[in-house]
Amino acid sequence: MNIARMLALAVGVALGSTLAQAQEVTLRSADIHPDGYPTVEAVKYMGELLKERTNGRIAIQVMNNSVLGNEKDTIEQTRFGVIDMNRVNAAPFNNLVPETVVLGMPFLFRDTEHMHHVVDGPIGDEVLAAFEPHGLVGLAFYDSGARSFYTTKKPIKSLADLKGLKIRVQQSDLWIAMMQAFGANPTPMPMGEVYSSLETGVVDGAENNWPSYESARHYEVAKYYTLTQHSLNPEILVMSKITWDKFSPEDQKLIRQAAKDSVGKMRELWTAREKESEAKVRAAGNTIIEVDKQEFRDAMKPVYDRFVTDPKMKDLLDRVAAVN
Ligand code: BDP
Repeated sequence: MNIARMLALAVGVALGSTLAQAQEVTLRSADIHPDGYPTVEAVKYMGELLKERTNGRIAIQVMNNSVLGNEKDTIEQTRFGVIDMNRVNAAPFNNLVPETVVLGMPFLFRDTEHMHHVVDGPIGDEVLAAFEPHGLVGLAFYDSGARSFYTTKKPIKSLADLKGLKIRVQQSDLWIAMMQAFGANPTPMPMGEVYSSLETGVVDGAENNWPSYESARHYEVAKYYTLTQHSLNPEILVMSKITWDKFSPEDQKLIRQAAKDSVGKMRELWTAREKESEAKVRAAGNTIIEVDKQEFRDAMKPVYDRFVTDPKMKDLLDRVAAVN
């Protein structure tokens, strides 16, 4: 340690400042996706912003490729402060933070623009704030495109084709209910088990956006992709409340701002990656199927009946619908 740094530390301690103000901190952020995936690159970008704005005091190390475990486990570890940050789809948060359910409701958003307006506005802030009692601080929403079905043996050309198929879903009661309402047999499991489950026939299919279908190589084993686009459920970036509380209010502000400022970057990266992934899948010769979405949409009534029971959820949905 050089003298200047020792002095800085001593002054920091003398002033009673928090540890984070006196020392350099590197926040560990989990992600299941590979290098180059937009979510991974967006959090790296946030880290660069933060480092720059704190003169190197606060940095982020993205630990992607599932090195810290599957999403359900890393969420728990983040709540306990073992992991500082986590970028996860809204679905695995559903059972823990009920306010996140609204974002995944089937055929809810009219299009990406509508989804952006919702998450960028007061409803988005409300959902992010709902994480706090559960040991997490919601920082930002990232795009995740539209989720669609893919199958190994037979193409889904209509709702009837889903009947009885074993479809992998994310570990969320909402998603299990959705699959049941589609007539399928839901099999919840972490993303990391999906490739081999498709390959060995443990499941007949799964559903995801273009970039995940491509990057996780599911398109190699499930060659029929049906554009149902049943949900635009976004990704959510969170920080452990335990980590958060170690920072001064000024640093918390800087962290929040850097997260917000990474959203634009994420959207740029996402739009580009969606196109690239689609092109790669099409070039591989996969069968891409367009369907009449109306019958899929109609089948979702039981999901709305079951999950929109209390006045709070009803109000949230009405407000989502009223957003331009
Ligand atoms: C991807 C999300 C990831 C989810 C995964 C899944 O980015 O967070 O875990 O889908 O289906 O689109 O499990």
